[in-house]
Amino acid sequence: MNNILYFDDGGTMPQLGLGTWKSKPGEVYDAVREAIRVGYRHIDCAHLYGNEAEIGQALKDAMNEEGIKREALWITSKLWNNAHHPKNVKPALRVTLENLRLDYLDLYLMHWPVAQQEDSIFPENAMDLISLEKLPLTETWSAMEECVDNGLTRYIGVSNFSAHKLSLILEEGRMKPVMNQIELHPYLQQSALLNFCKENHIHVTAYSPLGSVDRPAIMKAKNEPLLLEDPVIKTIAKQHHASPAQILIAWALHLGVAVVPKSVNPQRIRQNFESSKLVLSESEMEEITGLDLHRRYLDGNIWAIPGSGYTLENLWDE
Ligand code: 1BO
Repeated sequence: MNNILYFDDGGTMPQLGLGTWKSKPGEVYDAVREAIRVGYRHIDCAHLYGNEAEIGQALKDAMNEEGIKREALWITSKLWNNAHHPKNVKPALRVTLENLRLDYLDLYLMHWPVAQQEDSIFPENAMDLISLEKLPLTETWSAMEECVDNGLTRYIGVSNFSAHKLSLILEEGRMKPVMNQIELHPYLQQSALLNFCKENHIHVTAYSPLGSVDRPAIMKAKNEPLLLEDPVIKTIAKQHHASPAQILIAWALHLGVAVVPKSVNPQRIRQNFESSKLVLSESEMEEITGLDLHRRYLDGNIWAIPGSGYTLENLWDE
């Protein structure tokens, strides 16, 4: 395994990246510097995370002080839901580039298949959401295509898209999405969606690969199963003298998807990176396959506001 993903045009992307959702300003600078020092070259960002300016400073300092070339880095960011209107897409990407202190991104993703009013960060009521009939995903996508034309990003993709929504883009878009970033871990293995993506040469990035234990309480259910405490994962970890987190990351790498574990702890940043050295046997992979619960930690219920037209059923198309 060389831990590289290949695109149809010959471009490549490092499979393992540093996630930055919930990495607080004041912490994320050191996390990114440490990650680059230990060998990460892929950093996963988003405007929503509110920390792109600090990440930008870390990238700039790493490039200046460690002689890392821009071309050696893979930087992903994401368009937030309140900038889906075509007139807002390029300006939103420009803000991200300014914050990240970059001339271009490697990958720009539509963060959710959900459109919100410009002044809404998270919807508080149905009026904050705009239905996809009024503002279709394909219109947002066309504006993202223009960002590639203008050299602001090398590739474009989506996040949290079902096979149905990917098909809409594949049918109507001029460019195809090269990536679908989705929640993916042993409790949510998404094999049908993975197969669809494979058939259509769309790569997948696994977010929340460790079960996102540190996400906001409002997004948590009571008594949810904890992936890092799973007895099968813990047993396999023991056999490899590894941590459960390392096994979860190695599992994703063996599946052939990109994976973006978040950490701001220097030791864990290093340990997570070293997961790429772990080789899981076929029987260990099979044991982990047996753990699927179709359990979403991020179930999307924040968008399913009655009267908005968004429901959990039409969000996930299942
Ligand atoms: C609303 C959650 C975003 C994670 O990428």
